[in-house]
Amino acid sequence: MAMAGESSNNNYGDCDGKSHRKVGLVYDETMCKHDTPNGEDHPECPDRIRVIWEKLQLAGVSQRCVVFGGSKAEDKHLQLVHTKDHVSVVKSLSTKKKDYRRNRIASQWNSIYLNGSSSEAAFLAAGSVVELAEKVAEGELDCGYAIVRPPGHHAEPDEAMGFCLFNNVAVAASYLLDERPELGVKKILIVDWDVHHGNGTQKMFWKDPRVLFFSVHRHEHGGFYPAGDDGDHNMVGEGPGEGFNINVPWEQGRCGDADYLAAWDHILIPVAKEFNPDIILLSAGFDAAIGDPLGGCRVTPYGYSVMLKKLMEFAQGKIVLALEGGYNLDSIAKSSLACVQVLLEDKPIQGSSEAYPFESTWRVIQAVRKKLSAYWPSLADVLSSNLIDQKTSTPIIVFSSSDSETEDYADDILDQMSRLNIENHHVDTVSTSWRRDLSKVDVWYASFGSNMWKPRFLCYILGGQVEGMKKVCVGSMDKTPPKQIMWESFPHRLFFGRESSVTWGVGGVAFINPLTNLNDQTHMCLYRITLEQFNDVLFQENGLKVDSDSPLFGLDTLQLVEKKGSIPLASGGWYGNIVCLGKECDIPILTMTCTLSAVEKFKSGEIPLRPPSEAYVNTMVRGLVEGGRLSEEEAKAYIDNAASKPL
Ligand code: X5A
Ligand code: ZN
Repeated sequence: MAMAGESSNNNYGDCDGKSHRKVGLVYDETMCKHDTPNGEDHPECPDRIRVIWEKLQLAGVSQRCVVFGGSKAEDKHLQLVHTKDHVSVVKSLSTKKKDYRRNRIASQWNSIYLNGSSSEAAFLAAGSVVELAEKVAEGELDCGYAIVRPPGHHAEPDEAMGFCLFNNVAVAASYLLDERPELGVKKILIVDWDVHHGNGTQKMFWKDPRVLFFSVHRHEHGGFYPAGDDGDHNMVGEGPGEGFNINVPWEQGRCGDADYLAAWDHILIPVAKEFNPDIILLSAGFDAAIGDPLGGCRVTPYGYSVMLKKLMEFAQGKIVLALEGGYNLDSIAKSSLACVQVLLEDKPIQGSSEAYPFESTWRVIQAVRKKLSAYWPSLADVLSSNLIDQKTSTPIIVFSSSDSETEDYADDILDQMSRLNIENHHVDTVSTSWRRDLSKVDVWYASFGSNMWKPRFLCYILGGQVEGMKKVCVGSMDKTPPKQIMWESFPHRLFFGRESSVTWGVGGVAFINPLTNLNDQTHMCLYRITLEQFNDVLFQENGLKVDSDSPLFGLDTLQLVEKKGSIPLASGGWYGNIVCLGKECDIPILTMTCTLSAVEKFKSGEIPLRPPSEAYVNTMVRGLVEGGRLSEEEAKAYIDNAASKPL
């Protein structure tokens, strides 16, 4: 199984930037007609799917997808997971002339409103997910996103619930398994990242080992909607389905990228590897998004895109997203766009999240792993204390109610949102001409130390510092994030040396021997940046100011290094030697390390070899793990090995 970034090629399509994935989108304005009977405001409003669609159009991505209007689900397909009764009750809603009749039906369900168009929308929502899943399973499309409403995951076999009439995703899963055996879909992974528990889906596949249902949700020990024990982590399925139901129940609100990605890395991804699904259906609610009025969590578009990217490594990328909840129009539009861009594989995932998971997150993850390890051996290892020590302690909430909790930390959210603005902001300066020239040339900067962790590298571009750093970076003049990121290994020896550094305190920092040695392999994270930015990184790495009148490494030296392999710079800093490691997409791969003469001094002991500090190791491990390059254990062993072998 190839994890994100494992291939030697880049992860985001070809070098020309063009995508070759066929991505399907379903959007049908008819689904906007489902609304409250008297025009009352409701979070599950028609504009939800409109704003998503408009965002995709404005961004120019819907034009690159295959777009379908909705199609209505057939009764017999709905009846694969719903009772005959439920299907006919929903169907009958459209024939009711008077609102009060529908209101009576609605009032018998939990959190449901109905109007004259609700039935049609419900049939369209379910049918659209079926159609899209069918096309992906057939191979006509690679993947897709059904922008549907009403949502589905709360709908149970015999009742509507939580704004959901039919369980769209469950209908599609059953359709593939039961109605289309010739397509060869035998195992389906359903991932539900809506902030609420997917109680309906859980019930429908409770005893079914063909469907692995994974739901991560705000639970608060049963206090959060849909309240009760259904979303508890002890609910693992029954009979042949035992072990095929996984709940990750957050104990608190405010969970963000770090929490979700920890659940991915330490639960979902290892289990998905073992389960090896034929297709993935994603109950893609965006109500765990930052700014959502109901969810109170803080997942960013970047977080969603990383979660999705990690899932695309399975089932040959066959994945179907179906919209569930999500009630902040701006958040759901941005999150949806980020996801479709990942489906299209048209550009690197940009952004960063710098926080750690909550203490309670590690507690939940450990409990889930323990409970499920009976069924999934990959969950059996105990998480290292090194890992779970990386945590954010739970903030004290002064006042909160589940639905308006967002207000008391609105400033915090705004702050996060502006920090996580993933739009490029090129800072124009009265730059000397060298900047203009070098800004037109791209290079790959190959990092092998702490810079392998993207948030840490971004400090050199955007400015700032991450956990463990004792110094703030000023950043580059041009703050455009890297255009592409990929991983590769090179036959150079990695080692750690020097007593201490300004940024990391006591302990060595990473170097590679500029000479190749085919017995050595060093993992490197390659960032595609401009030669101008590369110079600003060089300045910062070598303790120099970025507003220099001349570059450390210009076009002439670039030509030379491609010929010679490595060039020591005049700067004389620790990383004053530029090594050309080759080319990718016709762009030179450059790294910075010590000089050959410094290597000799390391060997003689004149400059000390030193293992890196814990903070430095952690940063490298995060880079290798989050980049999908190594598992945590492998990353630690890799660093340990490099730090202990004699030069
Ligand atoms: C699909 C979804 C939420 C229902 C909340 C009811 N439903 N208070 O997000
Ligand atoms: Zn929800």
